[in-house]
Amino acid sequence: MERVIIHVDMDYFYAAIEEREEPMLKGKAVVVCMYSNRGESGGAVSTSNYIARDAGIRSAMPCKLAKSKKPDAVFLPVRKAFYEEVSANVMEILRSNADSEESFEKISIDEAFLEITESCNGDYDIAKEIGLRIKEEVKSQERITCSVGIGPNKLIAKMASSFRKPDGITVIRPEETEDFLKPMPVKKLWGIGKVTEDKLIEMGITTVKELAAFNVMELISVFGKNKGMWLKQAASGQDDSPVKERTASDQIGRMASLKNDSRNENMIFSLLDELMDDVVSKVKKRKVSFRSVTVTVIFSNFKTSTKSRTFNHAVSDREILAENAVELMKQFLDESTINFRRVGVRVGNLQESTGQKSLFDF
Ligand code: TTP
Ligand code: CA
Repeated sequence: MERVIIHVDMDYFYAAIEEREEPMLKGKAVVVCMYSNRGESGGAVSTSNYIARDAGIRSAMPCKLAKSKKPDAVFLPVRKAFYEEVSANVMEILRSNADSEESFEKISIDEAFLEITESCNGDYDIAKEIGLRIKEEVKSQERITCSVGIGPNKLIAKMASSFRKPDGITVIRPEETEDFLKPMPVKKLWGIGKVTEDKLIEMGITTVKELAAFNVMELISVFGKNKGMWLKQAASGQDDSPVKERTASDQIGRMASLKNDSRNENMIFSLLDELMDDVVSKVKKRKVSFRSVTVTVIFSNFKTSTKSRTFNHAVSDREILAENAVELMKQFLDESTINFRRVGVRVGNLQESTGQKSLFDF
């Protein structure tokens, strides 16, 4: 079956969070600034909302210049740790919509890929419903908007998400990829930077269509084998790269649906048990220990909620995982009245299991 990939990109992320936190900012230009240690006179723009962008303000621009462009804009200092927390919540929502924990790839603080091939059974109408559901979940739970792109690979999904922004959704079916890509200028192709763009323009290539038609041997002679072949493939809308958890080194988890939406404790705890077996066998295989346990519940109304525990010491025992995961799950059951749809468990803050490793060292 052909793959179906979703890319999600949060809209004007840092500024959107600031807007959400302070209703008085509504309707105003908001600029989030990374001040240098020289104080408010230095510093560059991290991001700004769309009202500020209309006045010509851009990321990386000196804050001073931004101020001259829009004197009545509200300038706020970056609160990175806080944005990281919001990001973690968003990522949890996104992860829960992927085929499995492994079919999820966070690529920055506000962007991720999800493979949904199985969930939509290869059907793009269902894929779009999943995309709309993700937007709705992010909006209702985190009160910020995102843009979604859906396509047969990461390249197309990524480019589709920036096609309609903010708060957009763009679905590109396999048979539509050519028409979607061809009119674009080469710099829009994900992965092409300024240097490559300049070289291509020098060679008389300005659109993706021209790049796709260009002789691959000539591309290789200019850019080398890997890059030359990549350019040719990308321009034709081909990309085989898998959706893969990049922070796999720091988390191991599993999530699954209950047979039907339910609050039946036997059903919930026996599924949790199976998931923990998988997690523990992966922990053993990778010879790691963990310092945190997280339990996730997705309710029948699609709300996602997580509970975590962090220990002082890294452990690798199933008993400790089970004890904590079961307790966190019981808290969920105590606090809620809604049926559970999906449950997940994961361990984090992974460390190499020195105990096990030393055995091999001798
Ligand atoms: P982006 O996704 O590039 O931008 P954005 O989310 O602000 O806006 P858009 O609606 O166009 O997606 O970056 C995500 C966050 O990363 C952004 O909110 C702030 C931060 N960032 C910087 O700190 N410096 C930068 O130069 C850029 C580009 C982003
Ligand atoms: Ca963004």
